[in-house]
Amino acid sequence: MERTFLAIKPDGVQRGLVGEIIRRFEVKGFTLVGLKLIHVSRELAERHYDVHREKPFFAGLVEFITSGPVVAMVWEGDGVVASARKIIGATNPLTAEPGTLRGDYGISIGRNIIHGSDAIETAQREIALWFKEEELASWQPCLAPWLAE
Ligand code: DAT
Ligand code: MG
Repeated sequence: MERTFLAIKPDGVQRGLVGEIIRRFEVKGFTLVGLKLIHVSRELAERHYDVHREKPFFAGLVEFITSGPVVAMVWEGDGVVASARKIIGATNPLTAEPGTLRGDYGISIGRNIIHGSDAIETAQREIALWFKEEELASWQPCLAPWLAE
C-alpha cells in the first residue's frame, strides 16, 4: 500500500493547526499509520533537506525546522503521495490555491506550515529517515469498504 511522509512544521504547531491538518487527511479517507511530535536535530534536518544543501535558503530552512516541535506523520492510501501534495498546495503559500493548506493558512514561503514527500521513492526515503519500522502501525480501518470498492 502506498505511503507518504508528512511533517507539520514548527509554524503549524505553534499556530495550533495540528488538529485541523490531521482532520483534512482523515476526512479525505487516508489512514494514519505513524505519528510523533519531536524536536528535530540539526543532523536529521540536514539529511531530510539534503537535496537543497546548495540552495541559498538551506541554512534558514534548517534553522526553521529545528526551531520548535514538528509533528511527523506517515499516511497510507492509494495515490496518497500525489493527493497529499494537492491538499498541501504550492510551495509558496501566497500563490497556493485557496482550499489547500498552504493557500488557506500561509503568506510566506519560509513559513509554509507542512512538508509532504514529492514522489513515491522520496516518501520511502523520508519514512525510513524519520521512523523506525516498529513505530509504524499496519491496520485496516473499518471504514475501508465505504471508502473504496
Ligand atoms: P516543497 O516543500 O513544496 O516540496 P521544495 O522541496 O522546493 O518545496 O523546498 C523545500 C522547502 O524549502 C520549502 O517547503 C520551503 C523552502 N523553500 C523553497 N524555496 C524557497 C525559497 N525560494 N526561499 C525560501 N525558502 C524556500
Ligand atoms: Mg520538497
